[in-house]
Amino acid sequence: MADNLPCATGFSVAVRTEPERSPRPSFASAGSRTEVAQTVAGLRLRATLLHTGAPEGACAWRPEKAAVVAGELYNRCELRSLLPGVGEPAGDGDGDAQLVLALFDIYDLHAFRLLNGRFAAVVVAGGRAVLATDHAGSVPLYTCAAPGRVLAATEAKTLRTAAPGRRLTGARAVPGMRGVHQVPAGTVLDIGVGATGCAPHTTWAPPHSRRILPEDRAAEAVRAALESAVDARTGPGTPLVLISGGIDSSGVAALAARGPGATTDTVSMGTEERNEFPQARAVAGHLGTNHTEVVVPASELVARLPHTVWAAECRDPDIIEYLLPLTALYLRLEGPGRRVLTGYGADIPLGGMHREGRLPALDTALAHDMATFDGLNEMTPVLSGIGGHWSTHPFWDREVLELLTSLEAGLKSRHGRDKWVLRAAMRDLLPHETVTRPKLGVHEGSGTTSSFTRLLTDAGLPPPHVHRAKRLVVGELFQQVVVDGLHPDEVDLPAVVHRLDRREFVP
Ligand code: AMP
Ligand code: PCX
Ligand code: MG
Repeated sequence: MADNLPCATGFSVAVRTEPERSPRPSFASAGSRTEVAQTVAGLRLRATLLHTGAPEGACAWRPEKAAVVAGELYNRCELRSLLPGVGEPAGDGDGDAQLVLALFDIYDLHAFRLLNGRFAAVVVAGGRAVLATDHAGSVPLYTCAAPGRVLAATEAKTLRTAAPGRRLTGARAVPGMRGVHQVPAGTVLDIGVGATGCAPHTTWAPPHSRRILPEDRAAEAVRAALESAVDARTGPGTPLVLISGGIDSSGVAALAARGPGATTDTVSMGTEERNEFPQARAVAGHLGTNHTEVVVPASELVARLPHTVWAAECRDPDIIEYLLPLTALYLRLEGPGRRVLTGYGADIPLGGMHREGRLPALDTALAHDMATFDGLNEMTPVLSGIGGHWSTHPFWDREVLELLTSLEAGLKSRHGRDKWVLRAAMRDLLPHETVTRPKLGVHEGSGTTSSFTRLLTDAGLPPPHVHRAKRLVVGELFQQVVVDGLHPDEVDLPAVVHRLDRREFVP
């Protein structure tokens, strides 16, 4: 396995009452593929696993029950304590799929309420296909079901050519793909394979209440939760942290680098037009990480728009703008697949993108963001997967996210600083300047927003209509690379821009 990546980073699974061949799945994520097939309690189960070398731990088979897992769990020790034979060392047979199956024996589908992880899973048992996402839906999971067959995959495009499925209660229809649904975040869909009755169960929801804590206790709790989240995500290899020089990503890098003898790599990207290299360099120098800078020409950045939509399977132009510089960076990272940590997502529960200090507005914004993240796929591993890497985001660890979301707004905006509680939690590990500096978003600091805007204004789009035009461009790219199955290298982006109906944009 390359640099301790998960056993599988994606899958396509078919569960059928009758044997039938499945079409060859198409993934944006890179990696080797292993096909497995088995009869489980009278159902035919076929899976294609996407992996970097050791897929065995991604499947657990028994004659009457099976589990397929893409991704990884972060609270394995806790989970193992629930099983008989606790304390025995973990052997080769102890992949996350084995653990999920053992927990399923005890708790049935409620096992998924126990997991803190970054995963998508399918369990086949007793005539049912049980499809599960993690609390954040951070590994997207799609399904298409008809009587006698349930298909599930971590990329929607894989189900593009499936015969249309029926409507499923509790799942989100994918626009343009008849019968293809996305399993919501923190959800288990319990589907009867023979009849396709579908029962959704919510396994996680963001907290709506707020906790009151003294400043020091809040900062200590944030520090402790983040330390565990970073430790659970690093493992024995040298982690690579994407840093911008802001408090979120620098905090992650500082925690990854804190152990004696720990080696950590960091990388920052920028364009020839804009970068935050000096700020990131200051952090890397302070922490003693092996740091590199990647300059992506603005023209190359914009040319990665189709790849970003292909990987994220997202139609939201703002999200695509945040993900575009990261996608361009992942595609530039050379060598074998890396385990990559980022600070992505910190700004959602901390209200970091909300630059107005008033507390009601801050809580309104973050309640809105926590209610609307699902389905945007902004944390999908496919973004790094197209470069052969595995990304993971400690701020969206289940425990960290729950804590940050629930802290009262005054701990997030305090003493004239945004994200105050995080800054307080990290202040002994980072330069004072990093702890106190307000920062632009990745889309701004890298010149991504301005480059995408220029693509449109250079083509004659009036500036007041640029945002709507971006939405149309991203929608058309989704159609081409997800619904129609085009490879992003085949997309003619200038033609997509040129074909926008100018009559819609009369000033
Ligand atoms: P942001 O919250 O806007 O800083 O971006 C989200 C995450 O993307 C950060 O926490 C970093 O991990 C990563 N990131 C942002 N900007 C850069 C950059 N210039 N180079 C590398 N990674 C970045
Ligand atoms: N981010 C944010 C997340 C972007 C907002 N997403 C949402 N509301 N669902 C973060 O890292 O927390 C930036 C650039 O800031 C991306
Ligand atoms: Mg941030």
